[in-house]
Formats: sequence, structure tokens, C-alpha cells
Amino acid sequence: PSTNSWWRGDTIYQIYPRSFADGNGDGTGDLRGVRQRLPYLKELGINAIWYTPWYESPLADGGYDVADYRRIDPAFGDLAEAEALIQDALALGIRTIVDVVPNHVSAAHRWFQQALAAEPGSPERARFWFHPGLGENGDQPPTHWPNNFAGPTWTRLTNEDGTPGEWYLHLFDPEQPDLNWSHPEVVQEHEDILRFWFDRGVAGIRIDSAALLVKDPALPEIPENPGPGEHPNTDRDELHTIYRGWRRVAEEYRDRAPLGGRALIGEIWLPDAERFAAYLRPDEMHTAFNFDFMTRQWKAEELRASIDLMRDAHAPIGAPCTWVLSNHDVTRVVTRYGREDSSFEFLKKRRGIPTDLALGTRRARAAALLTAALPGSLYIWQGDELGLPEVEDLPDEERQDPMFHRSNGVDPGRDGCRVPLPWSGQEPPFGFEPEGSTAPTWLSQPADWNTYTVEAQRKDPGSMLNLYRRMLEFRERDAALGDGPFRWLTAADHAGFGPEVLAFARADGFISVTNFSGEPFALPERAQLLLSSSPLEGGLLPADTTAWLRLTQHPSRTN
Ligand code: TEU
Repeated sequence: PSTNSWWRGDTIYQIYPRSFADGNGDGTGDLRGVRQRLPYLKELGINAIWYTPWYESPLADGGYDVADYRRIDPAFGDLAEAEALIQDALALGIRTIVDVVPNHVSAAHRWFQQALAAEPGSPERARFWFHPGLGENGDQPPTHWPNNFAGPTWTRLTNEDGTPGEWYLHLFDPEQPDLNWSHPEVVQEHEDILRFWFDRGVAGIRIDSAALLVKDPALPEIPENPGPGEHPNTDRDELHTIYRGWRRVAEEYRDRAPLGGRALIGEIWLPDAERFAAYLRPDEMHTAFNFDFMTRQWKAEELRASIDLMRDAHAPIGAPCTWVLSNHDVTRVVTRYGREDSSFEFLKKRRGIPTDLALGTRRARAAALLTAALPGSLYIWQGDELGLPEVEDLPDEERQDPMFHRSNGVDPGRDGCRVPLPWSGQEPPFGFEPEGSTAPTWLSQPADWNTYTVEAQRKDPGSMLNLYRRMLEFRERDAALGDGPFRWLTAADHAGFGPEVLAFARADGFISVTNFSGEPFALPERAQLLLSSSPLEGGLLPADTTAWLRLTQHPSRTN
């Protein structure tokens, strides 16, 4: 493992355990499967793995409904296996990041079960948001806040005698009751969970829905244009006190070999970059996911503005930027960039949109090189290194996402980016399961994914996988990449670098150039070509292509 401040420049691979690799042949991915594939990840060239929740869970929201943080879900393995996996990875120089979901727990969590068994007004219920209904019969929910999936945010209980009871709050699925963060036990429990995983060699915590958690106890409706800190359930000022407590826990582990610092990584969806950056402080989080880049169209001025916005927000506080092309909540990147509107549309519009996959793949390749050359840490969603497209035609009866079910199928949900990875062979399960297993995978794989397998892509020098390998090899080896100096280049530096080109210089003469215009152009002459996302054409950089160059003393460019 590299430096103490690894989160400033590492490449982090996101694993959705259910869909990465299946070690026991039941059609569901597991930790044994990950252990077996660690050499693949080492070869790919990543430095850390972030696991989406692997804890005991009814899997009502793919594990974001945690029943017990101190156990691994039996579908994935057990605690001993997780500990072995963390150590095996570390032996290869790969750190582990786990996901903590503080806004809510599973309805199967012992706290919620105790609350259900207890009386209104009891200490057991005080850890959640139980509330009598409004109106004469109490049949009106306490608020009309929108749900992050679909449907209401309050569910009414039925008393033992069959009469209607209190309501409880859930910003997501009814299976995910929201915790009351003004309760000291809720605060204490989460700090203990951090220690539990830090003690097991975990180097970082991804904090789910990090800007939610705290609610206005008066439970007002959401004002039309809430000012800073005025939203009743998002980005409230009290959150900063919570994360200062978490940072103190992380600091307890600061210099312990062999991991070095422990990082807090926020999942913060806030449109205002300053409010977002307010969480990144020496006494709060280390980094947070940059979602702005994914919300933008494939256009030079859009992405330039996004890069500037994020760099400007991070610079004054000295926090590193993060670069994220996709994750388990959004449409796969090759599909997004293959559409006329390539901006963020992970809700309600996931199927039936005309998509040019060849174009999307070309752009996703260019985007990979562009983001990998920027200062900061880089996140890779599993399968993006294979260029997997969104699976839009999953049969409805297979779909698991509450976003699909809560919306009665109006929103196809997020299953299409979570289909089990293809590793080898000509037909499903494409090596996802051990040789000879016949169990159907938990989501079915498209029959034509034989062209996307790791096995097929290894042999093809032009594959997405081989591009990622070469790209990450440079990133690992070349001190100019990762965290460090950055400067935009313009037409004043080179005639080809017009407004539809994103070109920037890093240390040691390293230059990254992306062509968003339809027109190919000549690259600077005194530059050596290191890598390009698509082949140059007659020495020119074609459309939708990124090239990495190094300025040389002599005019001897080699392709
Ligand atoms: O996502 C939080 C979140 O806000 C987004 O899911 C977003 O609200 C949603 O995609 C639609 O708007 C995190 C996890 O990444 C997601 O998988 C979980 O479902 C969610 O939290 C609940 O834990």
C-alpha cells in the first residue's frame, strides 16, 4: 500500500458482492468469489475495493437495509471470510472500504423489532421516527415528504388489537426505517460500528446518503425554496457534529501500519458545490463522491465547467477531488454516452431510449482516460472496465429494485446495471459460477455477453479491459497522474486546442487531450503519444477520443 493519504489519488474499484463472482454455485455472488478473483483486480491495477453492503440483510434494497453490521449476510459468506478477504487483498496492496448506511436500518434490525414490540412513547421507539397521524382519525401522515424511491415516506402500523397505530418515517423503502440521529445511542452505535471494521483492517468508510440522517423534529413540510440548512431532512447543520465524531474515530487509527490513514468518503448528493464541500474538512470527511460530472452532457464546455466547479470547490480546503463515471444506482456509462441526452437520467427513463452503443463505448473510453488523468481519486464501477451496457430488457418478474416495485413498474429501477459479470465461456452464466454449476444467476445475463467476457477481452488488444489495464498501469507508475498540479491548455498553447477540445497539462510534460469536435486535428509535434482511447487516424486525433502525451525535447513523435 502506497502512502498514508492514499485516498488523495488511489483508484478504487466498486464491488457489488451479489454480482461480482459466485464462489459456491448458487447464482449469487459472494466473498469466496471475490477472493478467487483478487488476482484479476491486482492485474487490473486498482489500489482499493469498496464493497456495497455485505452485512446481514433481507436484501430488500440490495443490502442497503442492514439487519446486523457485525455479521456478513449468509448469502455472501461469514465474518471469518470477510477478514480473510481483507487480509488477502492487503497482501496484494489493495485496501478495503466498507459501506455504512446511517440514515436507516432494515426493518429486521433488532432495534426496529424491539420498537415494534414496544408502546408508543417508549425508549425503544425513540431511536426511530414514530409519530401519531394527523387529522381526526390520525389517518393522515405527519408530512408529505417525497420518497427517494416512490410512494409515501410514512407507513402506518397496526396495533395488536387490530386498531391502526402510529406512523413511522422511511425516506426510502418501508423496509428501511429512518433512525433518529438526535438519540445518543444511535450516535454511539455508529461510532462503534466504525471501530468494529477499522479493527478488522478496513481502511475507509463509504457513508451512504450522508446528507440525510438529521430531520427537523418539528416535521414541517418542505418549503418551496429552502435556504441553506432549512430543508427538513437534507443537509442540516447538525450533520457536521456527527461527522466530527466519526473523524475522531478515524483519527484514533491514523498512523497504524500497514494501512496508514483511515478515510471517510461521503455519498453526498447536493446541487450546491459549496454546501457539498462543507463536509470535506480536516475534522470531517476526507473525500466525497463527485456526482456532478455524471450529470453533464458529453460536451467540452459542460465537462470543462464541471471540472472547474469541483476543483474550485475543493481547492480552498485542500481536499482531493474524486472522479466517478457511474455506480450501482445509475445507467451504465456506455449506454448513457450512447444517447443523444447523455446527462444524468437514472430515474424513469432507463429503457426505450435510442442508444448508439458503439458511440457510447467510444466516448466511455475517452471519458475513462480523461478522468484518470485528472488530479484526485478515481472510482470504477464493476463491469465498466468491460464496457458492459445497461441491461434494459430484464423480465419484470426478475427485477428486485424497490424503485421498480414501489413505482409499480413505472420506473424500471436500477437492476439493469447490476447484472452478474461475464468472466468466460460462450453462454450464461459466463463463468460467473464455478465450473459445472447450473443455478440461474439472480438476474439473467444477456445471451450475447460472450463478447464482453474477461476471457474474450484479454485476447483483444483493442478491448475496453486492455485499455483500462494500460491506463491504470500509467496511473500507478507515472508520478504526474493522481493528485498534483493541473493546468488547462488552450489554443494559445497549441492551435488544435480550440473550445471543443479539453486539454490539460500535469507534471513532467504530461498532457491529456480529448476531442469533442467532429473534426480530427494534429497533436503537438514535440510530443510522444503514451496512450489513446481509440487509434489515431493518419496521425490526427479523431472525434470522441482522448490521447495522453508527453512533451519531449526532440520532434520525434512515435505512435
Ligand atoms: O443512494 C442514496 C440516494 O440518494 C440515491 O439512491 C438516490 O436517491 C436514488 O438513486 C434515487 O434518487 C444510496 C445507495 O447508493 C442506494 O443504492 C440505496 O438504495 C440508498 O442509498 C438507500 O440506502
